[in-house]
Amino acid sequence: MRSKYIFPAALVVSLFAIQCKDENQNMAAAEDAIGKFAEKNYHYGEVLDIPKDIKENYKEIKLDFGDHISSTMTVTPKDFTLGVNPVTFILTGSSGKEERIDANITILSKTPAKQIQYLVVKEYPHNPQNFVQGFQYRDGKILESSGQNGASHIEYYTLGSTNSLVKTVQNADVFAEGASEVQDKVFQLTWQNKIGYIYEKNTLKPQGEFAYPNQIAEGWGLTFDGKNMIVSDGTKFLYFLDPKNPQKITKKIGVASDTAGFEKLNELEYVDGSIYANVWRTNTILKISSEDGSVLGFIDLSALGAKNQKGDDDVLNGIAFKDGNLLITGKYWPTIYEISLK
Ligand SMILES: [Ca+2]
Repeated sequence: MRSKYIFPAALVVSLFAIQCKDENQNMAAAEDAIGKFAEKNYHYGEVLDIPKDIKENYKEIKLDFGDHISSTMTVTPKDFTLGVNPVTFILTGSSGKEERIDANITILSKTPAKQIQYLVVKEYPHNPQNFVQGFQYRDGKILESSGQNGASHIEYYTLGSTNSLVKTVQNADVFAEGASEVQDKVFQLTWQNKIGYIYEKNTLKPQGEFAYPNQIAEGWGLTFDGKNMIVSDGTKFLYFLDPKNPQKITKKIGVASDTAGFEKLNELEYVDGSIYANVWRTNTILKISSEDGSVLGFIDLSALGAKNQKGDDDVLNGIAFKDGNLLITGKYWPTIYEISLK
């Protein structure tokens, strides 16, 4: 009697082994195919070019974006942001078994990014002790936030001088980052302290603190568009926050040109619908559409970087808008450059 049951059991086991072998082969082929497929760049409106083998071997294909799952293979702003998008393909085989394969899908802008030429029209002194993290100009004065533990502070000084008009120093455990005037206040970020500071405009008297959303892991750059604060955190994203409720992200854009995605966006300046952002440890300033994150233009400031940069830390960082021109400086740079854009 016993042998009667051995054969069907062995058959089931061997059928299962064959199925597993097939599925493992499919999985290896799918990983390979998705790896090759993910090297391509896409634009909004295009359909993801899912490899034929995958379409044939799996009965269902879905994309897990981390915060939602989609079965649409058309690239839309609902699912994708500009730049690199980490996604997980969920492939369901004929047996119902799910395979998950990670991939990075890059979405580029359709707008050609133009090189913007510039001319240095004036130079001003900059305090070479300042590790500039926030930089803004209004009515002849600079608002500057300076970083590093034990040296972080925020100050106003007259453009042309390096003497502080008013200055507020942070505790030694604070690493200050971007800052901006926001209506009748000044907001300042910190790098990894997960807290921001609020000051009275002009006097820089401390008025309070604010927490920013968990999604913003580090504070980098800050600017204000007249309604929202715009924050960079070292990723490809720019986050829009309501100053009345800075814990809520009202909008988020990824940044890409027609040829590449960008990350490590640092000091920011909002001007007339565009956000100027320098890319950390480069001499490039991007002009970004605040609408959708597409890079409209770029300024190559290598000539200024070469004059001022000696090591890894003293990089270009600091963009302020002054009467149609830009003021540019860097960490520990002795000079502020006023440039006109052509
Ligand atoms: Ca700025």
